Order: sequence, then structure tokens, then C-alpha cells
Amino acid sequence: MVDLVLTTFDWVPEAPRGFVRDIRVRWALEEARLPYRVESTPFRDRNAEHFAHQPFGQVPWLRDGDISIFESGAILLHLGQRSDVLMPADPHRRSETLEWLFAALNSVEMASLPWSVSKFFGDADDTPVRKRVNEFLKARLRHIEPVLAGREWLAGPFSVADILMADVLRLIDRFDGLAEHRACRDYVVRATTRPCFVKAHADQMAHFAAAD
Ligand SMILES: N[C@@H](CCC(=O)N[C@@H](CS)C(=O)NCC(=O)O)C(=O)O
Repeated sequence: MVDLVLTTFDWVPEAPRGFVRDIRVRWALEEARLPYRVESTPFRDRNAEHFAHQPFGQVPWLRDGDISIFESGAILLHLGQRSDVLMPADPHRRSETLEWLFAALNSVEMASLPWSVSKFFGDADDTPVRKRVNEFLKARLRHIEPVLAGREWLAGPFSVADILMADVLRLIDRFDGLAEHRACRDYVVRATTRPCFVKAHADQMAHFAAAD
């Protein structure tokens, strides 16, 4: 009996494939070797049941027995409590994992998302707002660069913090935003060549391709 059920869209357009956030959950589940199955919810017609699990009508969400949990960060924290492969048992390491998990989402992703969105929609690079957005992201990358140059993973062993940070950074890399940040790029390569990421990515691509 598989208790863990991950829900993602039944289909998405080509552009976000490989980057839909269910990949974070797939990756964590693979690393922890937790058995799970994947269910789909319609991308086009978001129904009441969808909003009951994810109040913004987004994905992913995870069901673990009678618990239903949304927000990729919260889901990874939840899984981290089930597996010390994802969250080290040592209290100091655990605390570092938590701080880096939040840093990935609340310090780096909050700067990278506006940047990625404007890149995606091809905004001009020289508007005053766009310059601010560029500077905001650059400041984050400037400070994360020496951190990643000095260690293999963020909190000692590989953890959920790395899943989130690497996933956030690889979207920046997709739009060539890490060109001047060698340590960030190397970290993304280190993380995304892990067999569990490779499987999670291939599974997501196959999931959406099956709906074409
Ligand atoms: N903060 C949420 C963001 C979820 C999110 O942005 N999901 C995207 C897919 S990666 C989505 O559902 N987009 C469709 C939409 O926003 O309508 C999380 O990390 O789970």
C-alpha cells in the first residue's frame, strides 16, 4: 500500500516542462527511497477539489495518509521529518538545513522569480524596474557564490535545502543568469547529475509528454 501520493498537472505547455515544482517532491522522494505514486489534476479546468488541496490552484501537493500538504517547501520539510537522508538528525545540521531551506525560497527565489518572469516574457533589459530586478538578484548571487565555493552541500550532507536551492538556481541558469557565478553553476551541475534528480526529471518529462 503506497501512502504517498503526489499530485501535479495532467499537462503543461512545453516551456515549463522539467521545471514544474513537482520535480522538487519527486526528487526528494527518490533520494529518500520512499514509495509514491503520481496523480494528475487538470491544468485547464481547475476544479473545487484542486482548490481544496491547493488554495491558489497551483501544484504540487502531497497526500501522506490522511494528511494533504501544499507548498513545495512545506512538503519537503514534511518529508524531511520522515527521512534523515533528507534532513540530518544532528540538531546543528538540522537547524542549518532549515535556515538554508528558507534562504532558498525566501531570499534567493524571491529575487529570482521576478527576474525569470521578465526574462521569460522578453522584457527590455534597460527599464528602471528591470535594472532594479537585475541588481536585486545579482546581490543574492554575489553572496551565495562564496558559500557554494566553500562547501559541497549547504548543511553538511546533501539535504532538502540542496533540492530547493539547486532547483531555484537551475531556473536562473536556464536563462543564463549564472554566467558570472562559477560556484553556483558547479553546484547546479553537482546536484542535477545526482541519479535521483535525473530520474525525477525524466519522470516529469514523460508524465507531461504522455498527455500530448
Ligand atoms: N509556492 C508554491 C508555488 C507553486 C507554483 O508556482 N506552481 C506552479 C507550477 S511550478 C503552478 O501551479 N503554476 C500554475 C499557476 O500558477 O496557475 C510552491 O512552491 O509549491
